[in-house]
Amino acid sequence: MSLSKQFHQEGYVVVKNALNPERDIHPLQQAYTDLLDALARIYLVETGAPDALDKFDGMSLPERFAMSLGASRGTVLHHLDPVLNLFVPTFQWRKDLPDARIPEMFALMRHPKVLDVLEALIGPEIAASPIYHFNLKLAPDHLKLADRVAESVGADLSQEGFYTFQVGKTGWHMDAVSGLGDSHNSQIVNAWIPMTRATEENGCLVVIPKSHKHGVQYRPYPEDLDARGVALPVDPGDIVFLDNKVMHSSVPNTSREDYRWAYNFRYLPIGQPSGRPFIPGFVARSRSAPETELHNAYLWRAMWVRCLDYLTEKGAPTSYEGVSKMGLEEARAITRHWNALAPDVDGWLRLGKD
Ligand SMILES: O=C(O)CCC(=O)C(=O)O
Repeated sequence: MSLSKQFHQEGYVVVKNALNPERDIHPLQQAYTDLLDALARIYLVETGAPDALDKFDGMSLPERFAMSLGASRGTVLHHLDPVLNLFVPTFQWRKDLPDARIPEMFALMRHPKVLDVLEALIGPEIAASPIYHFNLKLAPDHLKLADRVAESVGADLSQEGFYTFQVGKTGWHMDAVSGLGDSHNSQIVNAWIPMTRATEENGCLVVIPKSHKHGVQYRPYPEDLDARGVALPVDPGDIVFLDNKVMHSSVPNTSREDYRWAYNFRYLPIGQPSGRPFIPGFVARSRSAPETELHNAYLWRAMWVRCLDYLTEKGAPTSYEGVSKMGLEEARAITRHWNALAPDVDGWLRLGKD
């Protein structure tokens, strides 16, 4: 069966060995580890934890990440994933920290192998949606370490908006409900790209095949989804493509010290509503107008910096709950407003400057 047929029939498809781990995954893994360590060190210095700094270099990656979760009171996630965390009431854009949109991430988003599969699924005019996530699922002991460090600075990580989704177990959901209603009929595809092995022990994805055929469904979801889910263990180099309406979750990381790290990037045909018009996407591939493609990672970053500056000053146009509850006309008005404000890369760069 063709990839496209399987995707449309089942609501997902796993493409094995789509990428070369050494060439395509390792550079991002390395550069992002440097970023995570830099952020951890900054937060530890800021919270004045010299003992922790002494031990830091001898720690494993998940331990160092757990230290930064605790020391930052969870706000390192605001920095790493503003797509979700801009909705958190305590969201604060910290322009003084190293930016999380690094060129290696942009290179993976635009990787020709990723775009080739997408072209087979949604056609040759491909926009990279502004919605993307970073999920690094920690083992129970590492979550406890993060909690202990947070407690030492008087914080409670369980109060952080999207904490569980980002570092714990992903609950059942379909991606469509987190976009404004005018995006529900957009052909949005989630490319879920593991940096580490994802296993049934360390938190791989689970899907309900064919569930995308029932249209947009809101919580509460049926209680038997765990029993019906199909686990998708994958290796670095593999990619899971998910339909925007397919129900999915992850199993919990029950390992002793393993971690599961993945990015998911969303794509859709150019011109269709992304569901978050107030954050910047870009043209990833256009066979009809290749000159509109964005190839420059620094411009991608600059658009985000401008946008986060602007949203910090003006506030997001809706709350997270508002995204799913808002009527269609209001959603369309927000999309129209932002499409006029920032129609292209230059528009994003000018945001708030006119
Ligand atoms: O990696 C994960 O567990 C979360 C991915 C996911 O469910 C999503 O982004 O919608």
